[in-house]
Amino acid sequence: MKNIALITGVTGQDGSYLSEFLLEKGYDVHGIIRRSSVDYRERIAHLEGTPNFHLHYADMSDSMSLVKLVGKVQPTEIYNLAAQSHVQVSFDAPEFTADVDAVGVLRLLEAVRTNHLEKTCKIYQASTSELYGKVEEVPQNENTPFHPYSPYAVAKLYGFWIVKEYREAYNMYCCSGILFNHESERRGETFVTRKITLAAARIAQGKQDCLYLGNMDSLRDWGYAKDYVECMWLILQQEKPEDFVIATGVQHSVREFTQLAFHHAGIELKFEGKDMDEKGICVSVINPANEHLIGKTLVAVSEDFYRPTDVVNLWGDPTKAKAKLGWNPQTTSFEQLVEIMVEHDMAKVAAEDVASRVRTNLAEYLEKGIVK
Ligand code: NAP
Ligand code: G4F
Repeated sequence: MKNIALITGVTGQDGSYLSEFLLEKGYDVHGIIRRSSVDYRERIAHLEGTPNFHLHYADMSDSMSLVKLVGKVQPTEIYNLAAQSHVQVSFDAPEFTADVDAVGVLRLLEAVRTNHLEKTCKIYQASTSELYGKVEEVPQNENTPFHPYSPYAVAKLYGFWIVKEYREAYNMYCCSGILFNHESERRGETFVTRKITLAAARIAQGKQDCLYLGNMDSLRDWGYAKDYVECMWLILQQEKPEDFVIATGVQHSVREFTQLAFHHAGIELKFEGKDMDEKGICVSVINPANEHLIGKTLVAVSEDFYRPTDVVNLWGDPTKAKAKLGWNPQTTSFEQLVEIMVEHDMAKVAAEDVASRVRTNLAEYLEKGIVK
């Protein structure tokens, strides 16, 4: 039987890596896209036009679109990655977050049942370490109690339980990957890691003066997204549907991430002060052109990036995934991850500069009639 995957959230960080992974395995990959005023889908632009890659309009808030699409595609595997995935935004848009991240999961499960695909279609639900929230145990594993601590986490908790319920009530192959934070050069620019790597690149190239962050004491178990999508697939290849924690088993603070990212951008930082008064001060630079930065505050704290309730101690225990999925959580180390992201963003920022110089020159040449 041909493997046919339906990916919701195909335009996101994970959706783009998962599409590449499944296409390489010979799957027919179908992805759900939303109507947007901007048509360019940066993360999957390179896949559009690939014969086995198909995009369809639908929305997690629109049951009818999901029922029709599942019926048309007849998937053998569904990866439900679509979500309003930003924790801080979930405090500003809690109802939308609940609609997409909680009820959206139910709509998708019902779309499978409505099309009578319960016996032939396996479903992966993108669950999250945010379920542990105000953590009750460190490190966290599949048996750690949940204590969600944001509207996002509460919505995702519903998603987790409704998947479990449908597995038990209707004997469906549906399960959750409880994934800890995973990052990459494709990470959204307002998540803390990408915000830091882009700022380090911009500061090193004279395009930004200072990076403002929220809680730098916050601890995360950060992995590489490209490694994590393999687990999503492995979870659906097991004989029995089960939930898995996916994490590296190594924990770092936002401050440590920042220090290492600036190091890779050629800037050494020393942190001084506490809480709102904490500052990252430049103590040395590699590039002589950046010597003027020495002694300057390049990282500071802003209240704007603090959350009403913050999850501050995430640390996953991937023992079960290692044993049952045969997955290596250390394929890409924390140090390599930070280096990959900074290297990418140094090149991106440099290219933006070239692109903007070309635009400025072109405007000038057009004005002077040098080019027509
Ligand atoms: P992401 O980059 O923010 O991508 C989210 C995707 O969901 C985008 O394709 C987005 O489409 C789509 N989407 C949002 N609302 C939708 C709607 N109403 N209907 C259809 N599609 C919708 O997220 P990610 O980092 O790839 O994460 C993938 C999934 O894993 C999410 O469910 C996230 O909550 C979960 N997760 C992520 C992490 C992590 O560290 N990355 C950890 C644990 C769990 P547009 O492009 O149109 O906005
Ligand atoms: O990068 P973050 O925004 O990711 P967060 O909240 O951990 O959520 C991500 O990972 C979850 C898995 O645990 C996913 F479910 C979720 O979809 C998303 O992908 O923030 C990480 C930490 C937080 O404690 C935050 O308070 O960094 C802290 N932080 C400090 N300064 C900041 C900032 N976060 C952001 N976004 N921006 C800051 O300036």
